[in-house]
Amino acid sequence: MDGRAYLSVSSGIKKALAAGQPVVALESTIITHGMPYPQNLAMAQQVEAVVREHGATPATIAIMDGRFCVGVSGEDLERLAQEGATAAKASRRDVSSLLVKGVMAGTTVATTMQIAALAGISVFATGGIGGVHRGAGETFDISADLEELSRTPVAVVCAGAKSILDIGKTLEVLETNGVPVLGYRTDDFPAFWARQSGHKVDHRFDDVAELARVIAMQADLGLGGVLIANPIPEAAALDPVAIEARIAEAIADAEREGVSRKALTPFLLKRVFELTGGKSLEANIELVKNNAAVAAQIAVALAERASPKPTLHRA
Ligand code: PSU
Ligand code: MN
Repeated sequence: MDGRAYLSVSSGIKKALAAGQPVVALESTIITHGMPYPQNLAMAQQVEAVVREHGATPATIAIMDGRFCVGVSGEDLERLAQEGATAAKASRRDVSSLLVKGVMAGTTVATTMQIAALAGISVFATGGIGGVHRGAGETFDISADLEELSRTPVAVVCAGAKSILDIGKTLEVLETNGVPVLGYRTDDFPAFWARQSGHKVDHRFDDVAELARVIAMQADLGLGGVLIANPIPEAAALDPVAIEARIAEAIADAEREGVSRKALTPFLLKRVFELTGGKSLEANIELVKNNAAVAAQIAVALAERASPKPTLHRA
């Protein structure tokens, strides 16, 4: 037996995968712990719609009723969104315990990658990845997302990392782990709400078909995951100086209140939301939709590579 015994894949996704059609995985910690209700539900539905508009099948992934649920459907999505942060947050180390307990859990980037790979899905869209927290020299707080990227062959499309993290150190750990950081139409690694972080990506690609080739190459060579950095659309980006000040405030609040470990990322997201009067959330939703669109295009390009359209020969 292997992990596939615990998969519950929706019939639509099963069919798409069997036919070699493009599928895009979507995470659920962003729903349970990343945004308030009901905006989280609206976001999850809109992101699925964006994937469909671009010709792929969305697969929202969560842990529910002791199963890896691939394709969380209407009612369950609603349950997950309402449950919010009272649901568990499933990272790699939590998975077995949560399956045994049979509780509902949002899956982080790390766990969503793991489940996507089990289901045979190779492209995944999220907002921002977890990374090295500021002060990690003392706390050792480094997201399991970074290690997962090094070992699990899934391409993750994100808008970079939030500067609630130490972006330079995050990129160093990715380098150590051998994770390719590819910029989609950018030389600069984006900083989630802002289009630039001042740190460079490893390689830039302007064409989704080329990104698909790199992902296929990485799989052929057995080299693990790929991180694709896709900046927030210009019109939705926030002022980097203003947001930086809010982040500093949020981090100071977390320190004062003694928030750490798995509670830290959700705390900081919520505090920045409050401090920006909700503006951070609007931007967050726009960048996730933008990532879903690019991920769907990459999934389409990958599916075309796997089964090229027959060429028409002229007589
Ligand atoms: N970054 C965001 N929004 C999020 C997360 C990260 O901008 O919702 C979530 C993702 O699910 C990510 C997780 O995998 O937080 C990282 O948590 P931690 O730092 O505890 O590993
Ligand atoms: Mn952490």
